[in-house]
Amino acid sequence: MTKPILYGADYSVYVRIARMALEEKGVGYELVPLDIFAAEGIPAWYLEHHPFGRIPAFEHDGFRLFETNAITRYIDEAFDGPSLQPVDARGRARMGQIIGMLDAYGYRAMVWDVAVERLEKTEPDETLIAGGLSQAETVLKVLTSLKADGPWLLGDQLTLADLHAAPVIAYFVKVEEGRDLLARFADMQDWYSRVAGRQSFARTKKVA
Ligand SMILES: N[C@@H](CCC(=O)N[C@@H](CS)C(=O)NCC(=O)O)C(=O)O
Repeated sequence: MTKPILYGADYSVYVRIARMALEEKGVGYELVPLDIFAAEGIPAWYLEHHPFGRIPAFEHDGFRLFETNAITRYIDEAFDGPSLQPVDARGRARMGQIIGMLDAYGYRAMVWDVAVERLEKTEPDETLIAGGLSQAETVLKVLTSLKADGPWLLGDQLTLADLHAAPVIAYFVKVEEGRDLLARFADMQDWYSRVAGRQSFARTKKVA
């Protein structure tokens, strides 16, 4: 099989999710740089890979995908390596629920409304940050209540749910408010230390 290609940038949370899945599976891949925030805009050719101009996009032997959740499932199912999805219906449903929740309610609040707003803006919008923190608290509460016994979100098996959550939380804890909030959820803080200790996490850190 040929090496898959991932289009994206190392600063992106979603690109990191896909890269962590590739690393956990031990799949070699090519990262084709694509900066969606470049001054010259998104190149026209890229819109054929991702009509909405987001990153990542993925390609394997001519098979193209976008949407990180679809990409990581494909990576898990098309390549050898440790399985990253539970076999039972309830485990799979729980994994899908956690991923869906992070996409719908976690990413924007934690990454954009709190972390990016605090880090990048000269005059941060405090109302936006407060709203983001409030939603982040709900996300962490729900993750705590859904987390199974064991080292990972779904118990003893590291799954795509862990790989989806880790880069979102990693961005959130770049700021003090994020670190302080996570510290109030001991189980999630322990889980985060564990997932942040994985080689897949270290190997996908943004290079300065
Ligand atoms: N639903 C998409 C979301 C991807 C996404 O939002 N990626 C961000 C980077 S982390 C992006 O491309 N943002 C550019 C923009 O919002 O214009 C997925 O699951 O892949």
